Order: sequence, then structure tokens, then C-alpha cells
Amino acid sequence: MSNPDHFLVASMARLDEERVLFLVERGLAAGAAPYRAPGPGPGRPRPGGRALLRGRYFLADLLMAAHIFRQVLDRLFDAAPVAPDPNLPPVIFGTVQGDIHEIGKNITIAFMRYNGLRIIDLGGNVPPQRFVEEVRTSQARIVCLSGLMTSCYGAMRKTVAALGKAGLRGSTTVIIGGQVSEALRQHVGADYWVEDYVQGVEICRTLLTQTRRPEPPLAARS
Ligand code: B12
Repeated sequence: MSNPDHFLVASMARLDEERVLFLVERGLAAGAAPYRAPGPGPGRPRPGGRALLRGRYFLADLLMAAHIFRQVLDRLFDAAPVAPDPNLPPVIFGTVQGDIHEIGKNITIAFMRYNGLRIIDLGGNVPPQRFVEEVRTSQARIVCLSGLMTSCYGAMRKTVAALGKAGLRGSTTVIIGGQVSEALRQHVGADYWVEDYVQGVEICRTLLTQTRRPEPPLAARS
């Protein structure tokens, strides 16, 4: 109980928006490191995840958690802004056509920004051609596609094909995330698939800062 992290984690698990934001502000004022993730300790389950698994949280609770987390991230970023590395080209990110799920995309984008990456967020339900136009105008070398529904896998494939048709596939790396797998990566013709935002940040940073591509096993874990 004496650990201040405990209060923050417990308030988040109760979805107590006001208390979470108060504790974040108080921590920042006291000089807490903004990008250190508080947790219940190694090997111990997070209360929110536990409640979801046990069926004590519902969809509305998940949406509320995402809403609170978004505000926390905004406050941390305001307190310790990270300027994007001007030497790196932008990364284009969007949820593919037919799919409006954006929570995971937004979390990934936030962490990419904290890692100095410049992100162009195209939002949700993004048609293939929109990705093509943005690659052309921004000269991005990485396109990140998010998709959580099986019905949108065709749109992922079409997006990769559209980049190819526009002659941009050779110069562009495509990373897919969400409900994805190695089999899906092969089906849509993407370069990497990831299980979570950590792998996504790692691949983007490696691709943009090194001339050599990371080995596929980095992302394509089975
Ligand atoms: C929240 C949610 C919603 C919310 C979305 C709110 C929003 N603004 O995003 C609402 C209520 C709107 C919604 C709507 C629908 N949903 Co919904 N939804 C979910 C739910 C419960 C959670 C998804 C989520 O946010 N997870 C939390 C985030 C943090 O995890 P994540 O997305 O996996 O992201 C992580 C990683 O994957 C990674 N990541 C994600 N994308 C990418 C991309 C890249 C490049 C990288 C690097 C990383 C990365 O980053 C995150 C952190 O690591 C899932 C069930 C589930 N268990 O996943 C169903 C689910 C995805 N929904 C589903 C369905 C069917 C729908 C609806 C069609 C329902 C309906 N009948 O209307 C509509 C879809 C409408 C549409 N056209 O898109 C189904 C899909 C089934 C399927 N196999 O196709 C699921 C699986 C539920 C189910 N079991 O049936 N949904």
C-alpha cells in the first residue's frame, strides 16, 4: 500500500478517471519519470486484465480504460514532449478499410511518438488508395496496417497490392498488427507481423536507423 504505483494501478482498475489523472499530475509534479510504466510487480497479473478475463469488465469498461489511458498519455507527453527525429522519414499508420477499431493503433502510435518517430495517423476505415497517396506525398518508407476483423483481411491484402501497383512496394516496408499471424502476413503480402506495440516500435526504429533490415524472427514469431 505504501507504493504510490499501487494507488495508480488500483484507481485505473476501478476506472476512476478523476483519481488517475490526479495521481498522474501529482507524480509528475513530484518528479516521477514520465515514461516508466507502473505495474503490480513482476509476475503478478494486472488488475484490469484479470477483471476482463474473469468477465467482470464489459466492453464499455474497456472503452473507458482506453479513454483514461489516452488522457494519461497526453499529459505525460505534454510534461515531457519528445521531438520527432528530423532525420527520420515518417511512418504511415492506419486501420484498414472496413475496420474502425483504433484503440490498439492509438496506443502503438503513442509509444512510437515517445520513441522519436514521426507518425502520420490516417485513422480508421482507411481505403487502400489513401495509403498510396500518403506514401507518395510524404515519402514514407514504412506503412503500418492495423486490422482486428477477419472481414478486413481482404482490405489489408488490397492495400499491399495497391502499393505494388503504384510502384511503391519496393521502397516501402509493410507491418501488420491487431488480430494477425504469420499465415496472414503471407496471405496479404506484408513484410512483418507483430503481436504488440513493443515489437512494432522496435521494428520501425531498427528499419529507420539501420541500413540492414531486422531478421524476420524479430516479428514473425509463431
Ligand atoms: C473494443 C472493441 C470494439 C470497439 C472499438 C472501439 C475503438 N474505437 O477502437 C467497438 C465497440 C466500436 C467495436 C465495434 C465492432 N466490433 Co469490436 N471489438 C473490440 C474488442 C472488445 C477489443 C479490441 C481492442 O481494442 N483491444 C485492445 C487493444 C489494445 O488491443 P489490439 O487492438 O490487439 O492492439 C494491440 C496490438 O495488437 C497492437 N496493434 C494493433 N494494431 C497494430 C498495428 C501495427 C502495425 C502494430 C505495430 C501494432 C498494432 O497494439 C496494441 C497494443 O499492443 C475486440 C475483442 C478482442 N478481444 O480483441 C472486439 C472485436 C475485434 N470486435 C469484433 C466485431 C465483430 C465488431 C463489430 C463488427 C461488432 C458489430 N456487430 O457491430 C464492430 C466493428 C465495426 C467495424 N466496421 O469495425 C470482433 C471481430 C471478430 C472477427 N474475428 O472478425 C471482436 C474480435 C470481438 C469478437 N470476439 O467477436 N469493437
